[in-house]
Amino acid sequence: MADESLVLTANNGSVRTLTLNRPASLNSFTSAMHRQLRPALEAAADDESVRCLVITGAGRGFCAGQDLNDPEVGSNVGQVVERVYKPLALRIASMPIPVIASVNGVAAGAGANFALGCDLVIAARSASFIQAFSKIGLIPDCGGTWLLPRLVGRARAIGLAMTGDKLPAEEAERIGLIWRCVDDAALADQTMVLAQHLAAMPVKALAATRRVIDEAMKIDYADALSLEARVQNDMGAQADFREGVAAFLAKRGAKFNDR
Ligand code: T3D
Repeated sequence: MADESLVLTANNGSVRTLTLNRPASLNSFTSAMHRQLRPALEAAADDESVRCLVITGAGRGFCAGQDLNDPEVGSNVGQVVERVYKPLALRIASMPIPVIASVNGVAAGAGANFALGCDLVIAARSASFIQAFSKIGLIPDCGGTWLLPRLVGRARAIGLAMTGDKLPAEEAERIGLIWRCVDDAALADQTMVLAQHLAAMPVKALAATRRVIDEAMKIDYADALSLEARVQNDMGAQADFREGVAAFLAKRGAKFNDR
C-alpha cells in the first residue's frame, strides 16, 4: 500500500521517536521503507523543537537488515549500498542532535550496523546483534567495517563479521559494542529517561562532540588537539556555554536552547 506507515513518528516533549514498522518481516529495510525513513530523519534534523531522536522497531525485532525479498536485491548490491546505506549511515552520523538506538529485539545485517552507528545504543536483554552478511556471501555494510573494529577491536570485529554469530545484548554491553543493556520491560522507560536527559543538555555541543570524536580517530594526536581548540572556540561562542557557566555560578539549573 502506497500510504502504509513503514516509519511511525511520535513526539514526547523535545524527544522524537521513529519506529520502523514492518514487524512481520522484523522491520527489514525495503525501498519503500527507505523512502519514508530518509525524510523522517531530515524532518527531525530540521525541526528546531526536536532535541533528541530515538529509533526503535515495532514488534519483536529491531531491524533484520536489507529485506531479501525486495526486488532490488541481487540487481546491483554495490549500487544499493552506495545509493541507500552509505547516505543513511552518513545522515545518522551528521544529525545535529543526539541519536539513540533503542534496540527492542534482533538487529541483523544493515539493521545491526544502523543501530551501532547511532550515538548511544540501549538494548533489551532479549535483543541480539548479528553480522548476518557472511551467511549470504556479503561483507558488513552500513558502516560495519568502520564501526566494528573501533567499537570492539579487530579481533572481535573479525570474529563477529566472519561467524555471523548472534551476540546477545548483555554480551554486547560487556564487550563495549553498545552503551547499555536493560530488562525488556524497562527498555521503553529507560530509553525515554536517557533521551529526555540528553534533550535537556546543550545538544549543539553533543553533536559537535560526536563529530570531533569521529574525526579524531582519523588524524594524529597533534591534529586532534588543534581540532579540539577550533571546535571549542566555536562552542565557547555559543549561548549555551554562557548559559551553562551562568547557571553553574548562580547554582541554578541551566536552560539550553542552541541547536
Ligand atoms: O542489496 C543488498 O542486499 C545490499 C544490502 C545489504 C545489507 C544487509 O542487511 S544484508 C543482510 C540481510 N539480513 C539478513 O541476512 C538477516 C536475515 N534474517 C535472519 O537471519 C533471521 O530472520 C534473524 C536471525 C534476523 C531472526 O531469526 P528468527 O528465527 O527470530 O526470525 P525468522 O523466522 O527468521 O524471521 C521472521 C520473519 O521475518 C520471517 O518471515 P515469515 O517466514 O514469518 O513470513 C522471515 O522470513 C522474515 N525476515 C527476517 N529477516 C528478513 C526477513 N524477510 C526478508 N528479509 C530479511 N532480511
